[in-house]
Amino acid sequence: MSKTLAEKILKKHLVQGEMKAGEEIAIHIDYTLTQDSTGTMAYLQFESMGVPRVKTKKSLAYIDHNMLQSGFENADDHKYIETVAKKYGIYFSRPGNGICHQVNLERFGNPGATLLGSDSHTPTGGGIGMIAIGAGGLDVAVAMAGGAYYIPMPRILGVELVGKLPFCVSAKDVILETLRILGVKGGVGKIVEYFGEGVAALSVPERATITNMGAELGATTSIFPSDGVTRAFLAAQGRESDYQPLEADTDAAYDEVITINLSKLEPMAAMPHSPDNVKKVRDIGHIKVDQVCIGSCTNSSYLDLMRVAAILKGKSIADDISLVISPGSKQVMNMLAENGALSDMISAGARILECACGPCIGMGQAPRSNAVSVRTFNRNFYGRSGTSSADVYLVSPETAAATALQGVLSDPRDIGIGADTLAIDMPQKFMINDNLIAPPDGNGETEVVRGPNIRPFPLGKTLTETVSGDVLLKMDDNITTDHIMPSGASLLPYRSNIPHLSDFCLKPVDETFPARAKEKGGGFLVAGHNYGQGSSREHAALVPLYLGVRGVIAKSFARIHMANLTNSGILPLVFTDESTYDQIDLGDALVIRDAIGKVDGKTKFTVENATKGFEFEVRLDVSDRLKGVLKDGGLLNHTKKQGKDHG
Ligand code: MIC
Ligand code: SF4
Repeated sequence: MSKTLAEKILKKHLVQGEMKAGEEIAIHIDYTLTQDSTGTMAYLQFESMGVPRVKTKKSLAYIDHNMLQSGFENADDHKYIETVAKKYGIYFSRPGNGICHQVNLERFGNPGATLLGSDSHTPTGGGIGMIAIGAGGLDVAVAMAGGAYYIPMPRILGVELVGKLPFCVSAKDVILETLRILGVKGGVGKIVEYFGEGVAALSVPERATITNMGAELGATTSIFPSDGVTRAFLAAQGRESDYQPLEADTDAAYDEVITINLSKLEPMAAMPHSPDNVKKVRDIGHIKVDQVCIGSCTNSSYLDLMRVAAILKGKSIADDISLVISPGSKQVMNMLAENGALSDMISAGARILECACGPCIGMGQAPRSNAVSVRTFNRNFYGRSGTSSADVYLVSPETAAATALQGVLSDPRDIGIGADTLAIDMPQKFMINDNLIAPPDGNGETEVVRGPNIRPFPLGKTLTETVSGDVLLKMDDNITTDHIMPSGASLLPYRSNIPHLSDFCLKPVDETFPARAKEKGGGFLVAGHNYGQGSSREHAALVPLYLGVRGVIAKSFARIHMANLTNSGILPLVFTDESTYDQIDLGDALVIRDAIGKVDGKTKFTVENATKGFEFEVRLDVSDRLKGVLKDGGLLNHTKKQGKDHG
């Protein structure tokens, strides 16, 4: 039977289950990656599994998020990850080597392979033809230990690309257009697979920009074919032997198809505070801008930054604007330094940051109060920049550079860029120097160093007969993990310190939440649609667990967050009738009697609202395997128990 590309790769890696949309499948994972803000937790969990060495083809530990060392905490985390990596057979990408997804694409991306990463933008690897999925740290730890990764078989959404991108319009505009069409929930339960004659004109990093922001569609992952362009990219990275041609069968049946005509696209921007709030730059108009940030795992490749440098060359940024540029990797930065492009950026007035996530995760460069910040990043969620009153717009590198020169949001087609300025070729040979990638030791004898910032993580408790508690918070639609567990320069240093983080949980929604949760000793959370969208951080589940949250009842969940809740032993329940949401208020006492029987039984069961005296129905949409996980109080307990039961 003819297949889509995603189906072909999944089939090759299938360990268990039937590839029918919605049914749980288990796949074998070839590669894993972690970054430092989720990695400490993932490695603590991996260590607790007692496996002496990772069992993947290759596992990578990157340091790219927690790069401000304003105290010992981040440095402690780095040392822990460095030593744990060395001991357990993991390659360690040292601070300064670059953003995990960019470096992974350059140095390790492998068409046809599977990659599981503890970061929601892991699908960047889809640009080189991988099935690359973002997950919680615990799922990544299980994969490192040789376990399969379980997901509901996604539906395959085909995006047919026709035509060719016009001058000054780039890959970012393609994904912004896709977000405009599909919205931040449009990809939930789906793999987005790109195909069509428009693919061939896109370079690998451009494809990766598009698959990267598939995360913002809520998609399981996104993927491009592996073709001559992929081969040339791999060859230029000195890895041509990793190439294999891959594409969908010509008559492959997609579950749905949309077509995007690249020739018709224009520069776009996602307006505050959501990546799908997209309009044409010209239609938004010349709003005054205070800050421009160029970089992040979405747009910091060699090609992106060469175009930026070409636009800035010989010019000066506007008087009252701050332009910061963070190259995606040491390779990119090094090449820009050698060919003079870095100098063009500096002369124009850019502030050059190190190769890391930086402002994208609120690690510095918070804008001033009420500022407008224009960024090439992938998320503009409320408060993520570090300044709640700031308005963040997401744009292409070309639009960002034009805006930095003009001081107002500007369509790059309107500022007189010469026709050949942006004609930049992909290099025949990238500068290859892996001196910041430390290989593991040969014997597993490295001593793991644990500074005082490394604290134990909370474990769930076995499910009890009765689960009860008050509604601790009632929330709207599209609550992000940045609401649930904020990041930024003051909190990222505590990613391995759950007790510290617990005082900040859900504060952007309600300042009084942590104190209330502690006073009540736990309870329930109630939410609207798409609860937990955004990051893969399992802290958004582990911290509520620490605060005693037993269940979240929502209109719908984002995929990774729902998995993280389940892995932590917190019940992710969905209202069968959305109007019930309106009948529940903060402080209502909720009771689930015979919880074990109910979790075991049918998908739907009732919860009592003891305060208001009515019962309502919820759905527990998880596989039998995950019911076991919930009953045992989370995946780690479950895995240990199974080990005992079978041993
Ligand atoms: C993000 O972009 O939000 C992050 C920071 O990369 C996260 C991971 C994290 O929360 O540490 C992600 O996308 O998964
Ligand atoms: Fe880093 Fe931002 Fe990419 Fe997350 S989205 S990995 S914080 S650059």
